[in-house]
Amino acid sequence: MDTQALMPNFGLELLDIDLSSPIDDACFGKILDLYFEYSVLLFRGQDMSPGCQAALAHRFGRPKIETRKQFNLKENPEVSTIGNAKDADGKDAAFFVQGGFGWHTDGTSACHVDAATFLYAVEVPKKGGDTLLCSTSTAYENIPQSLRDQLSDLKMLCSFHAHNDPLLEKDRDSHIPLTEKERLALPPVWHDIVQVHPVTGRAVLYMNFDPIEFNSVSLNVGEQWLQEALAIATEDKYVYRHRWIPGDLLIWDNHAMLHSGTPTACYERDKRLMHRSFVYTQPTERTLENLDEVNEIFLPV
Ligand SMILES: O=C(O)CCC(=O)C(=O)O
Ligand SMILES: [Fe+2]
Repeated sequence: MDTQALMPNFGLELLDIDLSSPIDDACFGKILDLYFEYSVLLFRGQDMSPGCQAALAHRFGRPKIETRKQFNLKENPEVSTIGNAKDADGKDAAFFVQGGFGWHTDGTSACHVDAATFLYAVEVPKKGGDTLLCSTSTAYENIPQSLRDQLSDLKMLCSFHAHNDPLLEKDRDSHIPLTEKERLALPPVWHDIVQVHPVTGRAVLYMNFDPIEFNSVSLNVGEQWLQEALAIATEDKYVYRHRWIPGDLLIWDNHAMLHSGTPTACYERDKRLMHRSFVYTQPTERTLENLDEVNEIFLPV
């Protein structure tokens, strides 16, 4: 298998794989090993139908059905759309966060932390729309011992609604508000900040930047510690910037990476459409017992 490093200590491009043709178990096993070892895999030049992406997601683990259900594809609800694409009526055909996201970990409001994000580029703007990634184990290694000690017993309480409600408030047309039943399916979840990755055994910082509470310190103090760690984690030399080409598929390990979208204003008149999937991998730090039940609630109607 020909490969090429993306960064000195994470990220690998797999050069000779066509994901639309059958991949035998031995080859898939190798891909999975590389995924855990490198935390981010890049496959360029892929011709991935949503069905093919969904099938690959099921091979990696148990897909989660996204919570903004209007953007989940009807035939393949394991795939949802991201970007500024519009439908024939001029309505949003994809979940579009204007301004881009800040640094975050996908899925912190689900209690299962070991999750892969798949992002496949269908259409990309001529300029901008890059995605940034950095390593949470590199971050752990590089923060000072004093900060490591402060974070060692720290837990954060993450709430999907604390993150999602302000997004909706800012842009009421961006997605449909959740029903009461949908809201209740997404309770807040406690996470340790310092964790051991169950496959690689590496110490990682599991971080998100809009927690609602910390176990042992005030919100202000906890947030300040996380920001100190983030500043080190995201120093330019540690950040991989992915410049998308249609047909690129990136798969990253949310237990081992932080990521961020980039500002969207520069491609206002240009189209960006990405197909995203979110998959719980095994072995896991923590299982999500009622995943099937929760998935059912978010199936597109
Ligand atoms: O659109 C991007 O570049 C990243 C979006 C994102 O955070 C995600 O897909 O989870
Ligand atoms: Fe994300």
